[in-house]
Amino acid sequence: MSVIVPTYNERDSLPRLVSGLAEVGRGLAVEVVIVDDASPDGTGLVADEMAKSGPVPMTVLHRSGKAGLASAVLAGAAAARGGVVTVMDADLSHPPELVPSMLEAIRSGADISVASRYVPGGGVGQWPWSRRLVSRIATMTARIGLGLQVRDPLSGFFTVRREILTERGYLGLGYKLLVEILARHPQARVAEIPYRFVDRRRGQSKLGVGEIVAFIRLLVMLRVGKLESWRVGKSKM
Ligand SMILES: Nc1nc2c(ncn2[C@@H]2O[C@H](COP(=O)(O)OP(=O)(O)OP(=O)(O)O)[C@@H](O)[C@H]2O)c(=O)[nH]1
Ligand SMILES: [Mg+2]
Repeated sequence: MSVIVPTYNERDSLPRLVSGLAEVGRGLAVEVVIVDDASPDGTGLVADEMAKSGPVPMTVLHRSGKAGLASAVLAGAAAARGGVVTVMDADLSHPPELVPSMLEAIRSGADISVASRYVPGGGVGQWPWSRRLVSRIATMTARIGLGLQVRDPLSGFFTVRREILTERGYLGLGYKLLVEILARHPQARVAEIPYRFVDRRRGQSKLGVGEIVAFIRLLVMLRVGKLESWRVGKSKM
C-alpha cells in the first residue's frame, strides 16, 4: 500500500512520522509518497535524504510552489504504486498506528475507510471552542448540503483504493478532498474508524481564512454538480 503525505513546512515532524510508518508498516509492504510544495523550511530536502537511506521505501514529489492540499493528494495518487492508498497529514495529528486497521477495512470490503473524530471513541484534541465550532458547522454543512451519511466527511485521514483517486474530473480544490470523493461516490461502502486527533506540536498550521473560503466554494460546486446530474437524470426519464 502507499501512504500519501502532503507537506508544507513540516521539517521537524516528518522524520518522526516516517519512522512511525516504518514501524507499523512492517509486513504491509508500505511505500511512502511525500508531496512537497517547495517548502521554504527545506522539508523537501529532508524528504530526499530520508528517501536515500530511510527506514521505508519513499518517493518524493516536488511541486514548484504551494498549490493546495487536495491537489497534492491527487498528484501523490498519480505517482503511487500501491493498490490501496492512505492519505495523512505530516504533522503527527494522525496516528500511524491506525493505518493497519484502515487497510484491513478495505480488505474486508469497504471502498473507503475514514479515521473519524465524530464517532464514539473519536475526538479532537485541545482545540479552542472556536475551532471546534468551525469544524462542527463545516461538517454539518457538508453532510446536509451533500446528503452524506458519513459522520466525519472532513477528515484528512482516510484510505481508499487507488483507482478512486486516479479517476478524471476531480476539482481538487482547497483542503477537503474526502468531501469530494464522497460526493462523487454516493454508493461507496464507507467504514469509519474512531480516532483522537492529536494537536500539532511543531510547525505551523496552514488552516486559514483562505482554506475556509476554498471549502465553501467546493461545497457550492459539488452541490451544483449534484443538482445538474439530478436534472439530467430526470430529463432522461
Ligand atoms: N504539499 C502541500 N501540503 C500542504 C498544503 N497545505 C497543507 N499541507 C499539508 O497538509 C497537512 C495538513 O495541514 P495542516 O496545516 O496540518 O492543517 P490542519 O491539520 O487542519 O491544521 P493544524 O491542526 O493546525 O495542524 C500538513 O501535512 C501540511 O503540511 C499545500 O498547499 N501543499
Ligand atoms: Mg495538522
